[in-house]
Amino acid sequence: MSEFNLKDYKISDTITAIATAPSKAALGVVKISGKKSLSILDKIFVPKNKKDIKKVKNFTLHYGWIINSPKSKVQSLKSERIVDEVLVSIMKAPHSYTTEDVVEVSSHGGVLVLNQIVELILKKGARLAKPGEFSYRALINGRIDLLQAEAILKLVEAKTPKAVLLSSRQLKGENSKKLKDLKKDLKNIFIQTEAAINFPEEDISFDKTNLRKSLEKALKKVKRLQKSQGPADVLTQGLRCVICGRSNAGKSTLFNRLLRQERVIVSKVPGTTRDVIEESINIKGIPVKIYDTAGILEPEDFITRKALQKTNQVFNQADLVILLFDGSKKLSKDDKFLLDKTKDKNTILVINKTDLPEKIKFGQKDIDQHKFIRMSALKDNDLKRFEKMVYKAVYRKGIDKKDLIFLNQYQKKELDNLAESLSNTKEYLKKDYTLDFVNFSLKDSLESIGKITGEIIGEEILENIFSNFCIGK
Ligand SMILES: Nc1nc2c(ncn2[C@@H]2O[C@H](COP(=O)(O)OP(=O)(O)OP(=O)(O)O)[C@@H](O)[C@H]2O)c(=O)[nH]1
Ligand SMILES: [Mg+2]
Repeated sequence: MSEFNLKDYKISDTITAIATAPSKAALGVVKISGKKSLSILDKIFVPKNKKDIKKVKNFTLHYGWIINSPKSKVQSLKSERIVDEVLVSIMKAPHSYTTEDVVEVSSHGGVLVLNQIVELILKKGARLAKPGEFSYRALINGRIDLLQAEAILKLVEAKTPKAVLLSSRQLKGENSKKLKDLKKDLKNIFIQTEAAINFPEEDISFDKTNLRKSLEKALKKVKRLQKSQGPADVLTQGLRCVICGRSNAGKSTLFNRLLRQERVIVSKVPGTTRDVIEESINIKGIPVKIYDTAGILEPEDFITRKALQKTNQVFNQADLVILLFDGSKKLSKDDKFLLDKTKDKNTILVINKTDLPEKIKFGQKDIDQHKFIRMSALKDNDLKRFEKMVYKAVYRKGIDKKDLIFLNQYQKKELDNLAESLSNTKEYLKKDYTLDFVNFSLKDSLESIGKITGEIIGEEILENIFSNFCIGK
């Protein structure tokens, strides 16, 4: 994250940046956006067909060379003047991502080559783009709204195909439309209240039942969006899933199996794992952060005490707990303690070591309360059944819903404000308050929607979103 300062994002400047990852690669792209894009390109680019690059048609591709000496002096294309052989794409205003003149130079992907091209562009009058500045311009120039800007972030960060699908839907504008429709409905009601307040002599009749119904509908929609925040976070940040259980239950064995590699040490000595180990996996399209923990519940030294502390920490933040039991042993004191500790958590109980004779017995209460699965982490050939159960445990939280919406923390806060002002309006109508109250709270609702979509933009929101972008986006 970098410091955001609105003053650094001057919209009249022509900006440039490397858009691709700065590493050795087959190709790299340098972008330029702004009024001077084409004239700058003209000074450093020699097209093979000798056309005037400033006058070419929109959306055309040009083959040629980036050169590092003043073009007027170039008689023939001498190799020492050539920086790279490139393809240049031209996107003229307003038909570009930023709605300004945009040039993209595709060169070979060496870090030095790309830096040299950027240096040349800077020398000819552009400045280096700030993080997210291309997207910032797209937003300011009305090409995208704040929901779409957030979707770009989520798309770039997506860890699973599902997150890609949902963020590209939001980028397409599906969620923007939902909020626009909502705004339209509320605005209708708002206008009616305005008319009734401003022209009392007209005696504008007001169908309160209908109004209440519309509000009810709007509130329902908002609540659905609020509910989708949990699953949306899971999809973007990953489900935090912690494996707990007494020593030797087979936690590390299961952890390794889920990762499909020998990541941690497994042994028959109790207390093998003495730390919390985190890895990322993908279960049926859900990114899962999985934690192996220490099974020691009564620490004896600094290390085990620290391990228990860390286990408690990840346990408290977990979205899902996998509580593992050694099925070949009787229920122990530690098992009972952990059962009690997980009673308010989203938990899957795993009776492990089913390849051995089963000795464990649970009370009816535990059986009623939790989901069980019997398995052998060591011997089972496929873990599909287990993974399905993990998926289902999250599925209940609505992860499979098609109308998830990705918001940043400020938009989330505004969504909560929106829900609150809508229920206030409902309440005012129900209690027959004067129309001024209804009118005021509707105004609040409309303002919240404007802040979510970016129609009303505060510096705080801009800071929150654009400091998370990378340079060149
Ligand atoms: N027979 C059998 N043995 C298993 C199974 N799962 C794990 N084990 C064995 O149980 C022992 C303990 O396994 P670990 O995975 O190290 O157990 P843990 O829960 O991580 O133990 P700590 O790290 O000490 O808390 C090892 O010898 C494993 O091979 C199973 O399904 N069947
Ligand atoms: Mg272990």
